Amino acid sequence: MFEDIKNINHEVHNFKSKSSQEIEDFRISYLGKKGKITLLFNKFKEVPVSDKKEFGKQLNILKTAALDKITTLKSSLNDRPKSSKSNLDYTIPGQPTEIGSRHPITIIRDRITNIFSQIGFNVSEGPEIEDDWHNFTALNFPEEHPARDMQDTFFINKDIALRTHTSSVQVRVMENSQPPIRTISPGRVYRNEAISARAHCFFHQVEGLYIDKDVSFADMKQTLLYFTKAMFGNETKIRLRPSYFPFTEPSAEVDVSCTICNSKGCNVCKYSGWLEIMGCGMVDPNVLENCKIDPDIYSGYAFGMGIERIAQLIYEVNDLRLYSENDLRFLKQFTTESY
Ligand code: 2U9
Repeated sequence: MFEDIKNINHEVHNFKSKSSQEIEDFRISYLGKKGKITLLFNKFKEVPVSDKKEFGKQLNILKTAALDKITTLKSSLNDRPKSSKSNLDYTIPGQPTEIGSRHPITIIRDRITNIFSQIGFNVSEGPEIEDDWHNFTALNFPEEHPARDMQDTFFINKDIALRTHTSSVQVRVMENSQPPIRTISPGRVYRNEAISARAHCFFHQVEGLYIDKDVSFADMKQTLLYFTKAMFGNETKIRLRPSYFPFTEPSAEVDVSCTICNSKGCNVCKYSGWLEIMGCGMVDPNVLENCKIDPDIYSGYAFGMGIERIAQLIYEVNDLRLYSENDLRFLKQFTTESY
């Protein structure tokens, strides 16, 4: 019987398995009710008294070895990476890939820049954190202008603020190049306003600048008419109303014929038939001088518009907050826009 223990020990030691089923079969054939090791335990009473102690000891060692073997084999099965023959169902349809959409402000910004690039304007960009010179002084803002107040502008220190318009980018363009200059500057700007449906502490602008010899107010009107027709449709009309900006003289507000009611009168145009879309004017000679461009040789026009304002008219979305809340129910409505 000691011989049996030795043989079984040998078998246990050499046992190898490839599956949990084989391990279970092994357990049954050695440790089950009629297993080889269990049967040896049953034969304990037949062992002569003088051998009982040694037999019991060796049998217990054998049982422990068999149990250890089962534990080790089971854990090595769990470690093994799932084989490609596992029960994956390759016929289950895949998860559809979510296709993102462009933000409405991006769509409108790109439409505006494309329209101007077709008539020779390039795109210029610059910092959102600006110094007083580029944001105010070079643009002819008087010392006491309200925009220079903490109430209206986010100041970082006495000289540095978040830009309040992208005209500051164009001051940099003028400082670094000589006419002819034809550039548009899209970008985010900041104003110290309480957030509501009609105002926000940041929004997006496109500002334009054209400087050359003999640039006239008529050139500006034609360019803006070309832009509004391309943006809102060929039937669109414009009208200019006198206005005031520190950086342009003369200055004007630009209205387009109401795109919603075809100028018949609706509550969007407040029954006037016109919608205000941008400001414009001839660049003030002081601004040209500040940027080292001789106002006796060169003249220019400039214009500026809020991208949210244009988007509002195109998409008829009236609450400004929707543009920065990233609510997917809003953003998903723009998935089909191609540009
Ligand atoms: C330089 C000189 C002049 C840009 C201009 C406007 C008129 C204007 C507003 C429209 C709505 C800003 O988004 S808004 O609040 N802009 O009315 N902007 S002329 O004039 C410049 C730009 C650069 C060097």
